[in-house]
Amino acid sequence: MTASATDRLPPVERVLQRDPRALGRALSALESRDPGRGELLRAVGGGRARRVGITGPPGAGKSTLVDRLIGSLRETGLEVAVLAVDPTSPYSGGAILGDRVRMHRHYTDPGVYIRSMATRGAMGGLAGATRDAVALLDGAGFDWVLVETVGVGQDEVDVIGAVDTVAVVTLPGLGDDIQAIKAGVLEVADLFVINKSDLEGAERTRRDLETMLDMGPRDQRRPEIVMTVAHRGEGIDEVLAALARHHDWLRESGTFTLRRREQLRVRVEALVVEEIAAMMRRDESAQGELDEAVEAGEDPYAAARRITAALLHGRKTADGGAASDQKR
Ligand SMILES: Nc1nc2c(ncn2[C@@H]2O[C@H](COP(=O)(O)OP(=O)(O)OP(=O)(O)O)[C@@H](O)[C@H]2O)c(=O)[nH]1
Ligand SMILES: [Mg+2]
Repeated sequence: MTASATDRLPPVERVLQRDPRALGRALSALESRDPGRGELLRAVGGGRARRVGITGPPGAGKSTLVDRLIGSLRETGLEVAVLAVDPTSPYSGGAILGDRVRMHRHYTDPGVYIRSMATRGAMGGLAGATRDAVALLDGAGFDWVLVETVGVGQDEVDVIGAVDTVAVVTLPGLGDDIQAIKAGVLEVADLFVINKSDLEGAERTRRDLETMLDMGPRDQRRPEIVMTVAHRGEGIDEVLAALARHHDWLRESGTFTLRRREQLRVRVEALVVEEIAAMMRRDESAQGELDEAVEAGEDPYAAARRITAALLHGRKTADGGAASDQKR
C-alpha cells in the first residue's frame, strides 16, 4: 500500500471499535473508490448485522421511522448504523441531505452512527459504494445496518440490493402512484409500511396494496403490511416484529444464503467493470487510441470494442501470457 493510501485509510482497530472518525474516513475511502479499500474491507472482515433497507417516495416518513426504529433498538442495547443514501442528489453529507435526515437526537449517542451518501458521479456508482459501506459497517460490529434511500426507481433498487430485507414505506393518498410502486418495487419489497396512517385514506391504501399483492408472484413470501404513525411512535414495535419474522423466514427457507450469494455475484461483477474502467484510465495506449477515435469521429461502438479488446489482450500478454501458455 502506498503512503498516501495509508494516510487516507483509518487503522483497522479503530474501525472495529466503531470510532466515528475512523468510520467516517473509511466510508470516504469507499466513496472515492480508494485503491486500498479492498484491503481495508478484508482486514475489517465479516459481521453479523441485520441489514435492512427503508425505501419509498419522498416525504413518506422514512427518516422519522428510522429515527423511531433506532430508539427502540437502542433501548435493548443494540448498536445501529444508518446510511442515508440519496440517488437523486449529487451532494454528499451536506446540508441538503442533512435536511432529509431526521435523526438528530441520536447524533450524540456513541451506539449510533449516521452517515449520508450521494452520487458524486463516482466510478462504480452509488450502488457499489453502498454495498461496500454496508459490508464495512457490518464488519465493524454494528448489530443493525439500516439503509434509507428515497424513491422507487432503478437506482434505488440497485442501492437496496445491498441489504437482506427491504421495507417499502408508503403513505395514504398516493392513488395512482400505487401503480408506480408496483412497477419498481413489488419484486424487492419484503414488507410494506403504510406510514401517516393518521391521515385520511390509510385503510383504502391498505386495500389497494392487498389487491396488488394478490396479483403478485406466488412463489415468494407475501410481504406483510404494517400501519404506522411514525412521528408519534405508533406501530414501531409491529414493524420490528414483522422484520424479525422476515429474518426468521430468510434463515429457515435458505433464502438468506441465496440472497447473500446473489449480492456477492452482483458485487464481483460490478468490481470487474470498475477494474476494467480503472485499467482503461491508467493505460496510455488506450488513452491514445481514445484520442484518435475521437479525432477521427469514429463510430463509438466500434471504437469501444476495439479499445476494450486491445486493453484486455494487452494485459494478458503483459503479466499472464507466459502462465497461460504453459497450461496449454
Ligand atoms: N401526519 C404524519 N406526518 C408524519 C408521519 N411521519 C412523519 N411525518 C412527517 O412527514 C414529514 C416527512 O418526514 P420524513 O421522515 O422526513 O420523510 P422521508 O421519507 O424521510 O423524506 P425524504 O428523506 O425527504 O424522502 C415530516 O414533517 C414528518 O414529521 C406520520 O405518521 N403522520
Ligand atoms: Mg429522509
